[in-house]
This record gives sequence, structure tokens and C-alpha cells, in this order.
Amino acid sequence: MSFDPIHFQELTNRYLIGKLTPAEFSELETALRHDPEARRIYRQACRLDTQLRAKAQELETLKRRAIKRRNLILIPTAVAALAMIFGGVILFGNRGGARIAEVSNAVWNENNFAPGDTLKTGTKLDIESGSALIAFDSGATTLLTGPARFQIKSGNSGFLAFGAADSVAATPDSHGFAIKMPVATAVDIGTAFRTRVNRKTDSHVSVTQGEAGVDVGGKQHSLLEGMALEVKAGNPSVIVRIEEGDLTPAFKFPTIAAPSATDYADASQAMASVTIKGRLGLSSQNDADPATLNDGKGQTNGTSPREAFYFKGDEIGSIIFDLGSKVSLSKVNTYSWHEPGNEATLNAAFQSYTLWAYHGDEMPPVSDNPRIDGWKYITEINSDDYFEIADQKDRPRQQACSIEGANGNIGKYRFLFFDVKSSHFRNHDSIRAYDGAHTRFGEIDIYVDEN
Ligand SMILES: [Ca+2]
Repeated sequence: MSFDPIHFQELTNRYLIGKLTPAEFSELETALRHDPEARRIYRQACRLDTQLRAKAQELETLKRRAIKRRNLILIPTAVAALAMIFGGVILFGNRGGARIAEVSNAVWNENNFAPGDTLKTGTKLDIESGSALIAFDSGATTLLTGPARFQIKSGNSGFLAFGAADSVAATPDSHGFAIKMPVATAVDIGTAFRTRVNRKTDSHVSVTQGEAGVDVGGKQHSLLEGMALEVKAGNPSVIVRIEEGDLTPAFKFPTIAAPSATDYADASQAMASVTIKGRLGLSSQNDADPATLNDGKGQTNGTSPREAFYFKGDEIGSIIFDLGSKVSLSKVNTYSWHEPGNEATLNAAFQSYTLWAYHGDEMPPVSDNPRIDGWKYITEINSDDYFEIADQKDRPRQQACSIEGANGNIGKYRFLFFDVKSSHFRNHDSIRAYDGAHTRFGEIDIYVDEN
């Protein structure tokens, strides 16, 4: 049967006012599944529906006033006229939920959802693969990409328990649209943004358009277009930003400061020392000197091994900062830069490490079990995961990672232990280790609260 757009528009209009028979509903559903033009018409109708809701509400108010005045004649006529102007799409329905607008190759773990399905507040969606576009009553939309678990919280908010969701909140009603996550909430300020939650419940927000606010335990953080942050689950939880630099010796980043010569751990301050602990046969590359990590600057170019610190070959290694005494840590910034000379070093700006800390004056052993040895877990950094890098050639070649306490400082510690992982791409086992393929750290800055 060929697709009849006029007939489909009628079906959609009747669906939106809740007047479809089961047979018609099935017809609508089939068209949505199989016909892109049907989906376009449906989306347009939903948008109009949202725009009209505001108008309809005004009219409802007028109607109530009219009832008070016992003048019931004019208002229904006005509603009908408006309905005709806008193609008959009016919804005086439940405002507390959403609908499935579209699905694409969706495989559901529990309940199956199809286009047109109503999602009341509280409805849980568990999508294994493929995607589903959710249209909130407010006009906001969220594209859920599997695997993901999501719950409708209201007509203008949802909870992302796991996975990725891309939201657009562009209608007046959707101002303040919120995606809650386990350790943060992203709130629209007229925007399009992406939210991600991983297995550890780390909660990531990146803004693709406009501006969004991120609420972390009552503290607000503002993100403009192109900016991102990740709230790491933990005790205390920390906020991580990883940004791409301008590929110059100035190390300019969107929000993260350039390498500093005045941070607490800088050699110029004479408060801290940095050492390398060997383990698992570790040896540092001959040219590399850990003193480059707190000399107040990054590299002067992207191919200068003597100005960077990196571990040899495929080994993992440990960088230890001794801050001299227990201090209140406010921020830790790590910088890397490397212009790849060949495939083996594609590319060594990747940052992957676990940060541990210790408060006492006797440093615990550095072994494979930091937690058992008494080290306190702070967070785990993986810049490929942060940037969602699928191909190592897309890695930013100059990176800064900034770790701050989500609510106040990170804690009071004397020792910091960076448990650095191999920078080799996890999905490219065929690329073997070469000397110099490891992350080229240019500087590590450690900031403390002075009071
Ligand atoms: Ca420094």
C-alpha cells in the first residue's frame, strides 16, 4: 500500500487528541516503523502540539474566566479556529510524561516500546542496542542509545541510570529540562547536551549547543557550548575536566589553566619532590627526567622527548609526589603533548592513570594493591573514554586533565601516587610497544588550599 501523507496527518492528529481506534493505532504504528516521511510528519505534529499547548493553556484560562461570566459560546469556537490554523493538532492531555517518537534498530531488555507509546512518569526504559527518541510533553527530546537505562521523571525530566542520552530542549516549555544522573544533574538553559553514565556511575555532561548547568550536590557549574565535565563517583566525589589544547607551547585550553610555575608542587616553591617508583621491571626512558614534571612548564614543541616525562616501552609506572607535609588538596592538573611521528606513537598525549593519595608521613609501599597498602583511591582517568575516542588517530594531541573536589577540596594528604597505565590503544593489540610510545607528560600541577 502506498503512503498517503494526508491520511497519515489525519491519523496523527486524531492520535494526539486520543481518538484513534485500535486498528488505526496499529496503522499509525506500522507507518512510523516503515516510512521516513511518516516519521517526519509525526515529529512535526509533535512540535506543533507543543507550541499549541501554551496557546491552549491560555485559552483554558480564558475559558475558566468565561465560565465565571457564564459566557460559554465564544471559547470553543476559538479553540476550533486555532486547531484549524495549526492543522488540527491539539493535545489537552496528560502533561506528566513523554512519548516514544521514534525507534531505530531497538532491542529492549524488558518492555518493548514502539513509536507512539505513552511513557508516564515512572516508566523505565532498558534498551540493549539501537536507539529510541523520547519526546517529552514539554517539547524536549532525548535520544537514548543502547545499552542504556532511563526513567521518565516528569513531562520535563528523566533519570539516566546508565548509558548515553542526547537531549535537545529548545521549546519555551522545556526551559529547565533536566537529566538526572547518579552523581549529578544536567539542567538545560536553552541547549542541546549529551549525558553519559558508565558502570561506575561516573556522570558526564557535554554541551553541543547553548548552555547547561550541572548540579553536583547542590553546587552549580555552568557549561557553555563545547565544554564538558565528568563527576566521578567516589568518596569524596571529584569533578574531572579533560580538554584539548591549542597545540602551542602556551598550552591554552578552554577552561583549564596552562602549566604553572607557582603551584604548590612546583620545584620553584621548594615544598614538594617528585620521584619515580619502579615496579614490574619498570625503567624510565633514558632521556626522561621526572624533574620535567614540576619545572613550571610544558614542552616547547610536540616532539621533544627531553622536555617530557614518559615510561619506557609497554611498562606501567608510578609517579610519586611528596608534598612535604599533609596539605589540603584543591586541584590536580596533568598535561601531555605529543605530535605522532609514526603509527606506534599515535599518539602519546593519551592520559590514563589512577590517582591515589596518603595522609601520613610514612609513605606506604607502591605495589599492585595500593588500596590494601593503605592508599586512598581518588579517581581513575582515561582520556579516551572521556572523549569517546573510537580510533586512536582521533586522540587530541595536547591534553590537560583537571581534577577538583566536587564539594570543597579533595582531602588532606601528603603523598600523591599516579599509577600510570600504558598508553597503547586497547583495541589495537597488533601495535606493539615501542620506546617512547607512552604518555608524554609535560607537567603536573598540584594546588592546595592555603588556609
Ligand atoms: Ca608546576
